[in-house]
Amino acid sequence: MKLVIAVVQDQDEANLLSALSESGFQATKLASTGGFLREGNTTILVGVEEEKVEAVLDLVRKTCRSRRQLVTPLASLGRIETTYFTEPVEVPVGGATVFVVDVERFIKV
Ligand code: 2BA
Repeated sequence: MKLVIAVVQDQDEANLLSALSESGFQATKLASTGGFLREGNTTILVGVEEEKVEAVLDLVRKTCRSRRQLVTPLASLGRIETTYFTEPVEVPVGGATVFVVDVERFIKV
């Protein structure tokens, strides 16, 4: 068994959860925060048999879009203990960051 861990943008989460459910996959949604942008995103956990992993990844590809987001990096003025805002820059975010990991044991009590 595998655990698919997908970090997706909040805007795509509802479509992905619907698509997973319609295809018979069980999923758990966790509220998460990106370490770089420090903004909310969603982490979705899907436990599946190995042969179904590609089907889950297809649903992720179909429902999660890449977007560009403006971020204002903080810069420091050297030794002076001041930070200032530099020009906003655009970074690409998503469609999704996906990890597929082995599940040693899967138990429902
Ligand atoms: P964030 O960490 O908030 O990152 C948002 C986007 O900012 C990233 O999009 C990437 O385009 C950019 N970015 C991240 N770190 C950067 C850096 N040091 N310098 C320049 N740009 C940077 P994605 O790559 O699509 O990632 C979306 C979210 O997926 C991330 O949100 C994070 O929550 C998660 N993620 C991505 N890679 C990960 C990893 N290796 N481990 C754990 N979570 C990860």
